[in-house]
Amino acid sequence: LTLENQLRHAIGRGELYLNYQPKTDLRSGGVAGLEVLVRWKHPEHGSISPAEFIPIAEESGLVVPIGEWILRTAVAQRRAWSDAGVPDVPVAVNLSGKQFLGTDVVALVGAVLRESGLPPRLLELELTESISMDDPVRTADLMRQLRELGTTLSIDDFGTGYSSLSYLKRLPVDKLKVDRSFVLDVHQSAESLAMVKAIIAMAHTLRLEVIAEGVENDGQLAALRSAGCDQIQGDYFSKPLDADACAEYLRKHG
Ligand code: G
Ligand code: G
Ligand code: MN
Ligand code: NA
Repeated sequence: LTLENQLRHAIGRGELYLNYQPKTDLRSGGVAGLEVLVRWKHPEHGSISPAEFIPIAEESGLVVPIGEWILRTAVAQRRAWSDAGVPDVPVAVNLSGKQFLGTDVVALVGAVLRESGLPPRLLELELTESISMDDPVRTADLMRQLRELGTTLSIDDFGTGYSSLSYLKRLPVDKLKVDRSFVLDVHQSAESLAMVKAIIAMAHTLRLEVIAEGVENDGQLAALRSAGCDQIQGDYFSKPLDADACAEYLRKHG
């Protein structure tokens, strides 16, 4: 059986689940939000990384039902947390290229928000820079519609593509996520630090917030803080957590 066929059944068999990674606001020190990260617990092979199965899901089109399940599950979880008094920080869901450009993502997000009753400001959507470059005109139009629903939009893996300042200016986006490759050696490489500083200066000029991902140590944190980064995500503050551990984290730090 191919991995694709096994993935086809993974939702129905309850093998997929979600983790949530906290994002920390550097000014207040509190939790600014959560990124939703899908996980697959395969009955024989154990944990399979989304880095392995999301590309297979994209290729086969399975990313459409899987992406819909992730969105519904994350929104339902956030709604349940709100009902239970867990601090109201937004959840950020990654959208895949096929889901964004190949399906009616605006209708889906609108329906999921309405059905759940979740305040739209508690849903953030992350779109990679490369997806946004594939079809810039449609991307801008879809982002505008998603924002009209009340959601917040981030450009993920920023710095790996070739977005220009004028292109970014035209995108209805709220936040940039600096790619992990710059964060990795930001405390040791003058070039990476300069790159991060340039991204932050540009983003702030456009009134966008900047988050750095993959932060693991004090040196990276200090460099990013001095560069004026707004938010931090990474194992330094917390690894991705299951729903129960995440609720506990939010009660403590939210
Ligand atoms: O969480 P982790 O580092 O293992 O994720 C590996 C890759 O899989 C990352 O590129 C991440 O963006 C992607 N990924 C994780 N969760 C999701 C998800 O829910 N949807 C999509 N489309 N990609 C995800
Ligand atoms: O590609 P995207 O940015 O959506 O995915 C973020 C990925 O980064 C997730 O797979 C998550 O598990 C991973 N991640 C988050 N924090 C850290 C970290 O501190 N170190 C490393 N190596 N990976 C991280
Ligand atoms: Mn992401
Ligand atoms: Na990223």
